[in-house]
Amino acid sequence: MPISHYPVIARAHTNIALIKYWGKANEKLIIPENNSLSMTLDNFYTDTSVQFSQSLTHDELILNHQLIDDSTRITKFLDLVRKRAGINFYAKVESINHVPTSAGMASSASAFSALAAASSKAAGLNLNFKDLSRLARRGSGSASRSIYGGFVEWKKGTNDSNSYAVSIQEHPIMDIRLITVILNRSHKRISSREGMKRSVQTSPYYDAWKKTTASDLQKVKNAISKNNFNQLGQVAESNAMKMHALTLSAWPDFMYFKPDTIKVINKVKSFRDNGINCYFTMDAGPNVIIVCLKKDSQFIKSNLSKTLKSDNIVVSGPGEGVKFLHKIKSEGK
Ligand code: 2P0
Repeated sequence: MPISHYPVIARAHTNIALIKYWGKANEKLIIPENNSLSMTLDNFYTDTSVQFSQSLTHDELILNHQLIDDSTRITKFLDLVRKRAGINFYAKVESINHVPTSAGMASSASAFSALAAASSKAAGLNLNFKDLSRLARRGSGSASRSIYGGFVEWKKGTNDSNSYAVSIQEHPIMDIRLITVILNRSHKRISSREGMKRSVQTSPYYDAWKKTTASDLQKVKNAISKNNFNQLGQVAESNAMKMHALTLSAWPDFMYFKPDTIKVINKVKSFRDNGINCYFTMDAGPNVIIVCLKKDSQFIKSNLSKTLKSDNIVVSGPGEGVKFLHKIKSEGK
């Protein structure tokens, strides 16, 4: 395919891992130490438009209508696309994030997944989903999973060609909902990239993490295929806490919990004590993601709304994989 003479627009949704990716075997190629498994969310996404052009003198990045001065990470990513397509044109990249990044939600999964799809097509490449996942992985590990909808597994592999995500169940049978409880972060946190590196290098529990994560993954896959919500929730909660135990046991130690995080976790446990089946997971930040069934999601949200702003409690169902659009939606979130 020749390069596109029009901007190519792609949309990708964020995902939340139920079995976490935490540690790289190869930092340059972003090959993980363990397989991970996520659910793509319907409510949070990134729309990205890319056009390569002979008339540009550098890559231009506009994020949420603002020109970004330092686009080094994007340029490094686009270099992979240019190399593969055999072109040397720069690109104009325009991206709208429908993910509340200012509140500590990660957007790199949806951002690099949408960028992989839009930039490869704009450069004239016609990549299949496997190759799109491999490419997105080079931008950010978790982006490899956002290529697909529903439940997705990232197979760690051993090299650039065999580390990519696959669909486990695109349209989940389970009536699962993930409730993102957004808790504002007050000071700069340690990035996932730095945090996982420190965990691999210094936590004495890292080997135990790898071993138990492999069996957690099997249990979650089994729970998905048997539509066993409680098994999925229990294993996801336990896996997330094992990931956070790596941060506590690293040196210098660090933690992503804030006082409000603990309050929400205790609330989930009290819901459970009162017979509501719900669990929690957490990423590299203070937000808590409650794992529940659709039938309980409104009760949980309204109960939490007594003490938290209801705008900061977002109920998501399974979202779809990456797709191309004709027009970019202009309003941010
Ligand atoms: C995950 N996280 O599986 C884990 C759980 C955060 C906690 O993937 O270094 O931004 O770009 O590959 O993908 C966040 O890490 O890291 C992440 P890089 P990424 O979702």
